[in-house]
Amino acid sequence: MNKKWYSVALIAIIAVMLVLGGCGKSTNNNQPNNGGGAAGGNAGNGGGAAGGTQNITINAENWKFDQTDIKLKVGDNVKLTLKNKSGNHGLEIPDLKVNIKDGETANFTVDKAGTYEFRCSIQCGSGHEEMKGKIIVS
Ligand SMILES: [Cu+2]
Repeated sequence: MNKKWYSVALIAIIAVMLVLGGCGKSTNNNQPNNGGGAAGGNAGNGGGAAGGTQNITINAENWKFDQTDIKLKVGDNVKLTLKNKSGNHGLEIPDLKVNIKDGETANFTVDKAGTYEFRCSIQCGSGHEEMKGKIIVS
């Protein structure tokens, strides 16, 4: 009798390990960050500390954003676009009152230093809670 239970438990454990192992393999996000770079270039007209324009595209898939650490300068004007590669995701930055869906672009200016968290705004499945990132304005 007991032996049967052991084998059932073993099979269950192996199944769990397979599932976990499968998930862990999806760490191939070596995409280059195309944010950053030449901010605040051509504001040379008389002393204003105006920021540059930042065009940022965040790609979403099940279940992550391809950029989770975005650095900006105070005063930057941001054009932020969301593209879904797989699944149905939204992007929300509560502190900046931004909430966009697939294919939409938000236009906003970051005028205060700080860290602004963003996250998926659509309940998209089991990895939904993992879909987070932050924008650091300094
Ligand atoms: Cu989600």
